Order: sequence, then structure tokens, then C-alpha cells
Amino acid sequence: TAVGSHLAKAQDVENFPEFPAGTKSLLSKHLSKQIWHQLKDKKDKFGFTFREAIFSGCKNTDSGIGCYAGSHDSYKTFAPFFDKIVEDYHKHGKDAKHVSNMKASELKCPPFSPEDAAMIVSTRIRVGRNLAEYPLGPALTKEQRLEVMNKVVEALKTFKDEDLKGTFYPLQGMDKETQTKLIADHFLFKEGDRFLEACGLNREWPEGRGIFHNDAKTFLVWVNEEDQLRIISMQQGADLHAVFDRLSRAAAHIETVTKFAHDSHLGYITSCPTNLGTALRASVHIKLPKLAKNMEQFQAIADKFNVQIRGIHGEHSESDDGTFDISNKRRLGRSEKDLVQDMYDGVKAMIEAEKAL
Ligand code: ADP
Ligand code: CIR
Repeated sequence: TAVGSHLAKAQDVENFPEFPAGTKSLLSKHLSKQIWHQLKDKKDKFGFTFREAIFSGCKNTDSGIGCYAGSHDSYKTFAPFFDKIVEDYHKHGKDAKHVSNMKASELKCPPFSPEDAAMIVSTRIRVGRNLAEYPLGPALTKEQRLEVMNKVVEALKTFKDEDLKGTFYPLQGMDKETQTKLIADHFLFKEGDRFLEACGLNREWPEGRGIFHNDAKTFLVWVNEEDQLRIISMQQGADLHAVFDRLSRAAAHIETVTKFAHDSHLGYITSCPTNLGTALRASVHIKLPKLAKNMEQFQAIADKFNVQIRGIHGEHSESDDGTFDISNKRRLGRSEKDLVQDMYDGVKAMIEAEKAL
């Protein structure tokens, strides 16, 4: 079947998908005929099918990756395929172990000079988590999604640290104006894009979704977006240490009351294979107007330091005023503190390049 926008559902991927010339996704690169024949009729233990796992990249042939997992078990049942994606994206081999270290005290990120810090608008670090006893978002039933939300909300009532205490706001019933403002101010997620739509993450939107945050909106938890929890610490300015410290206290506490999907090879289990491991994305919004006019040099620095350049309105958004979202690209096989370091080192190099232009 020639894949593409005419596909309505996963079952429509009847035969081995033929991707149009120029398709760059990891799906198109690694889905061999042999793997297709081996997995095409397989389901994971929650009934999520291999065709559902690859549908997003079949429908959206401009995907970077092109696949999602329906559960922790998807990574095992569909291992001949997912192992290749994980190895390619994370350079994490089949027998590699994942290690965790969220100790903020072990960061080697001296504060930015006032001149450098002035280029940085804000700093944010998030980690993704999913409950061990449930399928992941793409395979959750409506009832399970509500159960997950209720469990998470109960867990979020147990913080002892004052700066982590907050309130949960369900998306259902939230007025449009509040929602739009929270999104524009970078606190709230939008409805999933066509990539998430195609893997089932927008089903019954907005039911079962919501956001928890403290009064200052420096600590937030997204519930039932791409992952069941996105634990987020953010603030204006460049104090990476404060942001990481708050995140690590929060994540450690939640884990004392909730069991997360995790194993020693893949680390924390997430619906998108790019997030496996730490599920951590540390980012700054930073003004780099000169590098913006030298995209080749800009991208070369990003590649060298394993960081990703995004627009400031979320993934797949564009930047128009020379402000960018710079974040660690790797997530698996290295600890959280090392990935925050990746981002810091990349940002340092970009600041130097900007000043030299
Ligand atoms: P993710 O949730 O996977 O980290 P997105 O790129 O979709 O990724 O970003 C989610 C939201 O977080 C967006 O509104 C984005 O603008 C905001 N955001 C990301 N990094 C920062 C930052 N350093 N400062 C302020 N907002 C940020
Ligand atoms: C894609 O394949 O392009 C989408 N499913 C999003 C993948 C995750 N994002 C990323 O690596 N930047």
C-alpha cells in the first residue's frame, strides 16, 4: 500500500507500507519487509496492534520517528521493530542498561554571567511518567483514563514541601479564555497535533485531562497528555539549579506514592520512544537573533552538542522573533543530571557563537 493522508485508521495499513520517495522517518528506515511480516498481526497484552503502533508515521509521512507504544509490553511484543528505533535514536543497544541520577547538587553548571543570563528568557525541565499497572495513553480506555487521572490527583495531594503544593484544574469545563491564556504563557498543553491524533492520544478530548500547578506556576503536572504525567518545573530567568532541584524533589516524592512503568534497560516507559529513559527535556527559551540568520551554523552547534532547536510555542512550532527553545536531544542511557548538562553545554556554545557574530 502507498501510505499517506488518505489513511483513516490503522487497519487501513493492509499491506507492507511503501513510503513516498524522500520520506525520512525512522519508521520508513527500519520497517523492513521481514519485520512487517513478523509483526503485522501481533498485539501487545492490552490488545494494541502493531499497525496502531506505526499508524502515525504511515499517515504522517513527514514524521521524524513515526511510531508510538500502547504499553510497556509494546516495547517487548514489538521488540524486533522498537529495538531498532531505540538503537538508532538513542544509540542505546539491546543489552545496555539505563542509569538514573537526579541529584541537583551534582550538576556542573556554574551560573551564567549577567550578560549571558540576559539572553535567557526562561528555563524549564520536564519528565514524563506513566503508571505501571495501566496501558499507555494511546491504548487507555476512557474509563482507565479517568482512573489514572483520579489516582494522579490523589498522589498530588500528598506533597509536604510548600513550593510543590497546588491545585488540579480539569480541562473539561475550563473556559476557553483561561485555556488560551495558559497555553500562550507556556504553562498548558494544546490539543494533540496530527501525530498524536493518529496514535489515539486525542480520543475523548478533553475528558480525563488536566493540569495541576502551584500558585507561582513554577511547578506543574500535566495529566493524560502524551504521557500520563508530565512533571514540570519552570521559572523566568536562567537559574537551572533551582529548576532541577524543584523537579527532582517533586518526581522523587510522587514516586513514593505511585508506581511508575520502568525497567532497567529502557528506564521510564513513555508512549513516544524518543522519551524513554529519563523522559527528561531540559530547555531554555533564549534570544539568538544573529544565529537565527545563520541557520547552518546554528544547526551545526546543535548537532555537535546533542541539543535540539524548537520554536517557542511547542514542538513543531516556528520562531519568528529570534527566540528559540534549546533542549537536550538524548534521553536514554544517560542520567538526568548528564542530560541537563548537555543542554547547558549546548546553550553555552550558542551564546559564545552569538556574541562572536
Ligand atoms: P514538551 O512538553 O515535550 O517539553 P513542547 O515543545 O510541546 O514540549 O513544549 C510544551 C510547552 O512548554 C510549550 O508551551 C513551550 O512553549 C513550553 N516551554 C518549553 N520550554 C520552555 C522554557 N524554557 N520556558 C518557557 N516555556 C517553555
Ligand atoms: C514524529 O515522529 O515526528 C512525531 N511522532 C514526534 C516525535 C517526537 N519528537 C521529536 O523527536 N522531536
